Amino acid sequence: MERTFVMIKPDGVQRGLIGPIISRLEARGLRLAGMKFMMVGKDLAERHYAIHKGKPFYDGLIEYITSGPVVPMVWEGTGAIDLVRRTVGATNPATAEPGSIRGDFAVEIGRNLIHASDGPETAKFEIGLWFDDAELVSYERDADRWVYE
Ligand code: D4T
Repeated sequence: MERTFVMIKPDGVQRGLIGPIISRLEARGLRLAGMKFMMVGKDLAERHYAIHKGKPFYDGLIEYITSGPVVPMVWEGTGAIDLVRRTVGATNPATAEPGSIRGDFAVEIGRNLIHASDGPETAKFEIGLWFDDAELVSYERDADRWVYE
């Protein structure tokens, strides 16, 4: 089982898409390991997006992510990092495949609804940044044997 960090961004919350987005991940067979509902402070936003500091879209990105509540989550499953990235779709919703979350619900890159870790190192860093170990839950679901061999 691999864990990945996922966050519904302020536009997802404001547009009433928390439920539909979580439903996609649940229906895929992934298992929720942690979830919060919170405002993001500037400090946390800057640490999360440190890799983009200095890029033209950076200031707008920080403003956007701190503009309203978000839903940070940890999801787990076999190959969860790639699986979630594919379920979420391309960074720019304009080119995201229909059937993906961004391809079905979003239009522009600066309002792309959801974040998902893009690799094992990023996932480890981001899970540690947003969650304490004690906030993550390990458990079994009866349905897991119908999802995983
Ligand atoms: P996040 O990190 O939000 O899940 O998006 P991605 O992982 O899919 O994409 P990213 O790190 O390359 O970009 C982070 C964030 O910045 C916004 N962005 C990006 C933007 O507004 N303009 C741009 O030109 C780029 C490249 C969208 C996502």
